Amino acid sequence: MLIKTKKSGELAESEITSENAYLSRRSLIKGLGLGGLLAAGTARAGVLDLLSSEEEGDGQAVRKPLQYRKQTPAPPLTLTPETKVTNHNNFYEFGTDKTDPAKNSQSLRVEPWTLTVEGEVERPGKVDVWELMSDTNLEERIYRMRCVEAWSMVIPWVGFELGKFLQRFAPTSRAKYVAFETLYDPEQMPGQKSRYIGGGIHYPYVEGLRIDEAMHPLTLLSVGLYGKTLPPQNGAPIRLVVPWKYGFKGIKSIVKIKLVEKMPVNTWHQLAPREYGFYANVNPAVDHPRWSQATERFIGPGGLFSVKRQETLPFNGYGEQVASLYNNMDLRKHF
Ligand SMILES: Nc1nc2c(c(=O)[nH]1)N[C@H]1C(S)=C(S)[C@@H](COP(=O)(O)O)O[C@H]1N2
Ligand SMILES: [Mo]
Repeated sequence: MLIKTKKSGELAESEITSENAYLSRRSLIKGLGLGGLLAAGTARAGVLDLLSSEEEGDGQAVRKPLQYRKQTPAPPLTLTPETKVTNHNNFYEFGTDKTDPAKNSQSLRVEPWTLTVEGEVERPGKVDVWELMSDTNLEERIYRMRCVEAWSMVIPWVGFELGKFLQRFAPTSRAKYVAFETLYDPEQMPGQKSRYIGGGIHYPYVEGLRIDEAMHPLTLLSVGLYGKTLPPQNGAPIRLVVPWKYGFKGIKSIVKIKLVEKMPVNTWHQLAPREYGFYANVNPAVDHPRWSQATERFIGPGGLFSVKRQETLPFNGYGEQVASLYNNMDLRKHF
């Protein structure tokens, strides 16, 4: 989708991938017509692609605008442009390349969507997620996102606190952990059909949190980003966001939440227990066995391949709010 060629000189390469430049280039192309823009072969493919896909409604899943409370003041963070947030993804159900989810997930049926809450609760139930979206006070949360692979983004999520949501189901005193599950539907998710496409993961993708982590006000169930409902590649219609943990804790397209007594398994830990833990708190002092976690490549505005190397912060910069959850724990052992 991104145009890489600097053709007519109006826009520099560095501007093209930023959200605004991308949109203004689209209107520019529309306004000028095709003529002057069809010089180089590479440009032609890009422009034609863009125009035809626009006429066909883009082939992209429809994202609805959400009503939500803006975050004020916004934290002093540089946002990752929307096009990068939605075109550089990990969602192995749709393939293991960063661009696979955007390519392969657009026909995921996200409406209707039922979320089941069960286990150690007094009032188990099923929730229609689209009703939930319109009945809940949604808010914007601009959070850092740090993938265990050492890249990072800043994403303006729209959602609500997981803790407040769980309270509605009245957790019992035996609820010590919360287990999450992604949709299992191999007909819709090619990665669940083939080990080759799905990276050898045992599906459905599962994750878990300790109950105090789940109840923490920073922990979000997200239903949107950049003011609209989530695109499929980011985990539509509802996904978890835990900003002080590595990105893999942020399980996508959730169909089940179960409150449990024992620590649940989580997919990446199950696949490679020496490399990925249950806690997965962002920690620059504990390296991954195959690479350092001291720094990260921030994917921000600027050219397609421009990334900024920056220091990784303990708890991804949220230590003040969450470090006390781990007061008496050895975080090298519980990585
Ligand atoms: N179901 C499911 N959830 C998932 C993944 C996945 O492969 N499947 N990948 C995780 C990883 S490794 C990361 S970094 C984040 C990426 O979220 P994003 O693509 O919205 O940035 O989603 C997480 N949630
Ligand atoms: Mo990740």
